[in-house]
Amino acid sequence: MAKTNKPDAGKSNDDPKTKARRGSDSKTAQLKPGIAEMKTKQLQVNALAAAMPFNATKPSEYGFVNALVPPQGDHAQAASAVTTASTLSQSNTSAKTGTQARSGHNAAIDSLDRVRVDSSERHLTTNQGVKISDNQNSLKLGLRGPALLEDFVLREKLTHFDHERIPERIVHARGSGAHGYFECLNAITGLTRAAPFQEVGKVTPVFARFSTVAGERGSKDTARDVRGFAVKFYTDEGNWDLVGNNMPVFFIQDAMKFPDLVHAVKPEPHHGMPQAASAHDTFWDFVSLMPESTHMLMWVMSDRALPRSLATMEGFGVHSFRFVNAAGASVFVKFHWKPKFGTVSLVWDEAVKISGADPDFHRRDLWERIETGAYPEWELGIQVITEEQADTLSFDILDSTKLVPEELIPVQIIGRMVLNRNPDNFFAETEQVAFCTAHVVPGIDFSNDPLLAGRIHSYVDTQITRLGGPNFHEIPINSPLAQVHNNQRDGMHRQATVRGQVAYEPNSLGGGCPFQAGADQGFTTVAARLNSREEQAKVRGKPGRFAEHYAQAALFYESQSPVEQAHIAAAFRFELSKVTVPAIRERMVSSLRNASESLAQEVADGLGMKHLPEPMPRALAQHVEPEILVSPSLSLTARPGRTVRGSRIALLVADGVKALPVSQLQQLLASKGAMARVIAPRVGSVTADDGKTEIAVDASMEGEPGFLFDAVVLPQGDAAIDILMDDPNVLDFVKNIYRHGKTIVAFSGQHRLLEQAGVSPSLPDASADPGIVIVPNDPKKAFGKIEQAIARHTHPERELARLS
Ligand code: HDE
Repeated sequence: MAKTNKPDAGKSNDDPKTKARRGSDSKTAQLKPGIAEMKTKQLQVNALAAAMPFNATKPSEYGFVNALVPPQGDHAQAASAVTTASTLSQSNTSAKTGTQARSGHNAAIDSLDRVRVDSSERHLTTNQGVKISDNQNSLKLGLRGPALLEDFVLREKLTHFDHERIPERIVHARGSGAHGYFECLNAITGLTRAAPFQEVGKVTPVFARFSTVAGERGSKDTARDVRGFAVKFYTDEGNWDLVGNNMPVFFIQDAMKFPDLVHAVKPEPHHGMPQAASAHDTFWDFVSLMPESTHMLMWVMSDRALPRSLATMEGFGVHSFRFVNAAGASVFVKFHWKPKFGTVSLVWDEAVKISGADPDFHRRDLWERIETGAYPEWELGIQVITEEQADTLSFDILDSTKLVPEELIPVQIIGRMVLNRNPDNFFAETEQVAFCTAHVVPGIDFSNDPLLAGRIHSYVDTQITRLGGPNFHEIPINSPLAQVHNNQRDGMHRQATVRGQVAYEPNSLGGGCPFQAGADQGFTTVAARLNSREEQAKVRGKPGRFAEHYAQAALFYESQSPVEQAHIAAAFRFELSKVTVPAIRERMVSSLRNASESLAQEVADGLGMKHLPEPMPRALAQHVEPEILVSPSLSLTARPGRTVRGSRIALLVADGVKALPVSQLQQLLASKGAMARVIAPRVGSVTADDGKTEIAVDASMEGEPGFLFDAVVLPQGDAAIDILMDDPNVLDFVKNIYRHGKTIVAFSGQHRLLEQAGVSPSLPDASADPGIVIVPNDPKKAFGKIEQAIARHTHPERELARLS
């Protein structure tokens, strides 16, 4: 009976050599039910218990020094697998029971292969596996008689159907997800012992889910809203969930206010309106009374709230977290996801129109990018901040309404995430995935951000209702790849069938297993220092540095391009124009004066206010000098992307179109990872100008209007152009693409449609519009020019000219 409470003894359970030794254990194979065998088992159990004559680690539970470095749990190795087995009859195997347990292995978790179902060449069955002879008719007494209660096939089918829905998430209900991987590009062992960052090239599987916040599960994708950006890392040391947003700050500073914020933004309780929108009284009533939300309001009113694609948004961990290295040393860290495809957004008019034509715009885009191999990709960056640095900043890094400007503390890239596989089943994976800020692994720890503290509680709590009990971690998409062994038992929908007599610790009857991992291998919390008596008192309140509410709102606004600033002003104007109570509008404008006089003035003008209200009294009277006044990285223009990969381009056609340029462009664009769609007045096909060639049409202009595309190519062929000139859908198609700043490609001498739609090829100052590309009739010769224009995504010069 080997006693194995040496520091590394825990590793033996996962050691394949040990498994092999145990698996071929002759004693295990020989033990069967029987009186003598029972006696042998009892002797083995006694020997195992005797190997732990006392609780050897008890003294280490006491004192400060021990609290910092918990030891590995005391444990002993059993003589055979039977010593700790639930039953001797485990030797009677069957197709259902399978063979005996693999030592130290939790078979309830594994890759998703264990639950993937493919029904090709299979009969229809009930949930009990009984083949169904007739799936068309319920059981009746005679053909015209009453249906019978004994029809278990019908009753099983209806009962299951009746319970197909689960409660939607209270926030972030509308979401889309995908599988992929994280690759370490820069090992940061000096900063953290977290498994994904230990060696260059290390790959960790991930599942990411992106979401809107306010709307219900069936709401539109292109609502003005924050986007959730949640990533589950299935690391070697357990699951780590980085549950962030596409904006680096938040509305509130303390978890206590979260239910208030959510109640304010959700549809108003008396009439259930509006859906997926913040443009209503209760939201603006609340935020105008919460000046700490001003910085976040700038983000939400900016084009960041209208991403073109989930693949073209940044992601942020928002809170300050901690990295902890193997020696236990810790620094603060902020996480950033930087999109390889650049930060590209829609404009408001476009977002509104898209929501009518394709409420699934982002979900479809994510799906199509992955299906076509234009895999969404982000770099993971970190800002590392020491305690000492944090103390010198003009703001508190525990305050989630503040960001750390990249110009102050640069972002270092440590890895990349690629999403390369769509889920097999939306419900099983994207809906049932349970993210949780409390899911951290050794090497990552929390800061004292009071918003984060509430989240650590809230996410587990919500899954218990949403996923029907405490065993949601066993749902395949949620189960870790790392082994799970503990003494938690039972509860709704339990799958793991844990063998043996023992469900407590300390124990000697299970050889002490599963035993505590100790500080070397287990998760330990950083013993963060508290400086003063003040910090050690139990209080409800906020630190003084949380009281400055406007400096970073101003920083964000001042860092935007003129077009972005105009969009922010327009968004405030629109949202506040939907507020029916003038006093709330005034209150909001008075608050905005503290962030930007010019913005406040513009919003006030837009709302028809005759006079600017007085600036709102500030919570903090004295001026705080910010480190910087402009941060170029906060503008969307800082990461333009410059690729056509993943773009959707409409090739307009009608009968009589020249076929060659269409097929050439389809090929050229596909070779660059862009999706060309042939769009005509109706679906089916059109006949080319040779009278013979049939060109397949992907969609009609009603089905896929212009604002669903990143660019349009007008056709060659007079007959086709004549047909399109008379179609109002075509003119709207072209006008919208133009209005939203996108690229229009036309062939020389063939651009009558442009004039018909009222589109000028030059800007008001007579300079060329970079988004109107007139090319020679052979698109191959000018493809570089076409690609370059589309890769810019939008051409702000057009709007800038309108502004000036
Ligand atoms: Fe969440 N949040 N949240 N949140 N949150 C949820 O968890 C909560 C906050 C975020 O794709 C819920 O499983 C509290 C900040 C994302 O499944 C819930 C507080 C940030 C997702 C919850 C916050 C987020 C959620 C709803 C304030 C950005 C979707 C269903 C203390 C850093 C994850 C669920 C997914 C979801 C609570 C604030 C991001 C109720 C109490 C700040 C991306 O538990």
